[in-house]
Amino acid sequence: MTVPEEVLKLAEDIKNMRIRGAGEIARAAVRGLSIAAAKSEATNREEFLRDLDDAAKVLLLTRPTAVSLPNALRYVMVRAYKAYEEGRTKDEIKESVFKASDEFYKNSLKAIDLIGMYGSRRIEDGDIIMTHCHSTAAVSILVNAWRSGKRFEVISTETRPRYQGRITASILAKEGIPVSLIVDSAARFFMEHVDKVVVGADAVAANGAVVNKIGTSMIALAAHEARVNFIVAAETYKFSPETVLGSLIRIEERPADEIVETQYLKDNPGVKVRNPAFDVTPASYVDLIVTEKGVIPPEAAILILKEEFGWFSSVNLPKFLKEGLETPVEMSEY
Ligand code: RI2
Repeated sequence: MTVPEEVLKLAEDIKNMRIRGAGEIARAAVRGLSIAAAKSEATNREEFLRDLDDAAKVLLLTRPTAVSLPNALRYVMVRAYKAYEEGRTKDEIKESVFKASDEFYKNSLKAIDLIGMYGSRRIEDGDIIMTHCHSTAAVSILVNAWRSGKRFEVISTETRPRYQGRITASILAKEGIPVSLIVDSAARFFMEHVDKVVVGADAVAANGAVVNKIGTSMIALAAHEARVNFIVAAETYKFSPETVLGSLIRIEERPADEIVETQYLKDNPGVKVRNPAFDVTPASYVDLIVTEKGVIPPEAAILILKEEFGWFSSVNLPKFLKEGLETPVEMSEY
């Protein structure tokens, strides 16, 4: 297997969350494929595709939940395979990889702006908005609304165990938005004062269920109880085509030392630590999903999938995807 050093480093950064956030992971993945294409020493078309496949597989296996990752890889690889099937030369296939990566990258940034624009229309003066974790798409809605002159407050959960909520709070504070940081377990305590919840997504299933940072479904439950609007910001490449055929989205379980110090584990061999990184919020607790194509009710997720991945069943899945999807990864039992 000939995967360039830079791609391996990128994969490592995604795995240990130096690069994180579903959108950022997707952008890193397409960058990885461009690097693999540029560095490939293949002498023929088949070897070149094999190099790409190897790089894609390494990237795919870094984090199992964010569907943005396989979708981004698929966006580029399907185009490379198509160029191959059309009989293009190795250099032409390489060009198609550069072009597709660049296209995905630019479109993904444009999507964040559009989500910000559409989503900001849902924010009203005087709102108290709760958010969880750090989502670039959700932050885009809040910043857009603020810049358009709306005045509101945000409550940001700290988001154990990795504290991404601190990132959100500091971005919002720098923008001048009044923001309070709370512990995750205070979400229900504050919910009675909240007007809207705005969160991001790592994946959206065909039935409209939303997979996002662990704790999201508890916040959704509290919002449901208090009759508070629950809004999800998700680019269409976070919708999962596999779920149309009944596959479940894998929930990543991360190492115990993200929660407790290793010394604690040594001192308490009888304590088992569980650390699922995501949970699933059923569609019935979601009011709206803001995508770059417009605002939809969760029940319309299937329509987005049909529009975005209509070609999915007609294209032979690249080898890396078939293997990647079959490779067992550490998963939560839930
Ligand atoms: P954007 C993050 O996952 C959070 O769960 C966040 O809501 C989601 O990705 C989407 O983020 P992690 O990588 O793509 O922190 O909107 O585990 O930035």
